Amino acid sequence: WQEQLIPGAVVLRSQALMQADSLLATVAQLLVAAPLRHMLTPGGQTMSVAMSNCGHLGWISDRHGYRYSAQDPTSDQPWPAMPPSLQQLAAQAADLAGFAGFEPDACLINRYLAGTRLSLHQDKDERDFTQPIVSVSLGLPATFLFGGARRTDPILRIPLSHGDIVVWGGPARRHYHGVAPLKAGLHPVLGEQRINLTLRKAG
Ligand code: MD5
Ligand code: FE
Repeated sequence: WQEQLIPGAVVLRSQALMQADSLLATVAQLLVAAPLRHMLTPGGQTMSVAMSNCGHLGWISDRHGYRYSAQDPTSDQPWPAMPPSLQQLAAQAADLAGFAGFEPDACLINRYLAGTRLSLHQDKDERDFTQPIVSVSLGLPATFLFGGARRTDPILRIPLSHGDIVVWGGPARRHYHGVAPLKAGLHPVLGEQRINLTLRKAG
């Protein structure tokens, strides 16, 4: 089933559940080619989320800023290709939420352990804000923080579990958001982690 938070922001509960095991096997392979790493913020802080990417473009952060790059800065090699199964899952979710023809070229892989958080921010490094963002939650449950168009707007706390997919399009695309510190736990498939796959059309 699905619920709309605001126009364009649609939670598709358990939408990835059937494919979760094969998705995670695929992600494990991707992470051999492009291992998870803690990037530096432009301010010099180490991010608590560990990240990697697949697809033509990958999101990176370093002292010079946030941007998309076709190369993994750790290896200077292209990011691993986006698996067709992942691209199809994202396109199907976007379609269910009312965004036909979504063709992601970037998938950010975010790994959360107990205590890992993602502070309130907007996603604004992409070229076309009319394109939605599709996010797939796997492993330990998290509390997603969904704010408004301004940093000071009230924040809705949304629980996200293994297999949930959220499509962030329309006005929600520019909303402030984050993830509350992950609660320790043991997920039957992923153990002590949460993995979030964030699919975007960046270029
Ligand atoms: C996560 N990742 O759970 C989230 C999922 C990121 C990030 O935020 O930037 O890597 S994507 C959530 C998202 C994207 C775009 C808009 C909104 C939420 N929103 O309006 O709330 O690791
Ligand atoms: Fe974000």
